[in-house]
Amino acid sequence: MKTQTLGQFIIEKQADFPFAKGELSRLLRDIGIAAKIVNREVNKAGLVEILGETGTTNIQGERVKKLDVFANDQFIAALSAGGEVCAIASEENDEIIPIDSEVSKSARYVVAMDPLDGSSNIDVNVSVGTIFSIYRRTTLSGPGTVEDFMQRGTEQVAAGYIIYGSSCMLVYTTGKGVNGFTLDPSIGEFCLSHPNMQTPKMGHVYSVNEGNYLHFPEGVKKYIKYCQDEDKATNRPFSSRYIGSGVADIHRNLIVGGIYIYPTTTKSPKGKLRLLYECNPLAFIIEQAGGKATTGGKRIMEVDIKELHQRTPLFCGSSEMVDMAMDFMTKYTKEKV
Ligand code: P6P
Repeated sequence: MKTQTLGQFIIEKQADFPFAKGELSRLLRDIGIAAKIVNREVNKAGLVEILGETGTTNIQGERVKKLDVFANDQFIAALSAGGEVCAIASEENDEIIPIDSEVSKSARYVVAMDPLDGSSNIDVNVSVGTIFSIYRRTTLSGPGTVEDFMQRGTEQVAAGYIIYGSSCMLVYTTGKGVNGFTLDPSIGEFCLSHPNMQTPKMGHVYSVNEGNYLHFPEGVKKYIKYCQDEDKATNRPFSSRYIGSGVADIHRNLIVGGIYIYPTTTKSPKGKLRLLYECNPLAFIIEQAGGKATTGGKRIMEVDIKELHQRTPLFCGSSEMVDMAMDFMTKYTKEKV
């Protein structure tokens, strides 16, 4: 296959967005630039003194690792300089970051991101990722406001993730399918490696932190037992694969098929994952790849967002597996999700 860089691909697809006049293309380019810089640091994290912790905690109450801060800074800098964004929301920042610069005066987009998802895995050399979601601003002018982020996932104009693993991949959608690009370090470019990604309707992998089993809704407990039962006709038992880095688990399941579940637990009664910058962008990608993403009750992208760091349960992946898990939730779980 002829090498096609992310930049070439974006320009080629720009015709899909006559209204965008290149802004969206430039925005995706800016994200690609920051991703390359973060990847370079993630790759040498073991060597350079940026492991360990800053001694601070973020709004999630999670201890912030230096690479979190570095990644957050890189994406904010690249997006601010690019001039297409009037505000950024980040897992690492309690409040939104309004962009009020000369270059961003006519900016029409806002970006929500988790700059380094799964960062607790950094010190043990396990894949981590960045997740991003792009909306058109709803306010008229000036720096963006939190209002610009109070939009359902169905309003996203683009979404994607970068996975810093055995190779660095950028996967994104603009609503016309999902395409994956692998970083070629020899030329410093993301090159199209996974055109038009489609997730299998059925898979044999389930990803859930079974350490929380006792605190799961009854429907999840029953579904896990279903996955573990012996049944040749349906290739059960399925395999349990849980990395603790959602981007890595969901990326694997996207490619080979599977279901990822982070349900409500007694510790996280609304679920753990964040709607704005984790679940909505992942849901957009998964649906564009032919999969499904729900709260266990309703479509993720139709959940109304009321606050920036709102949590939600997440069931996502192969459509037939999500449907099956929903059936168990309907049959056995009383609480509304
Ligand atoms: P637990 C990472 O913090 C994350 O948001 C997801 O990437 C990951 O799947 C999940 O939380 C891990 O959470 O509670 O199983 O350690």
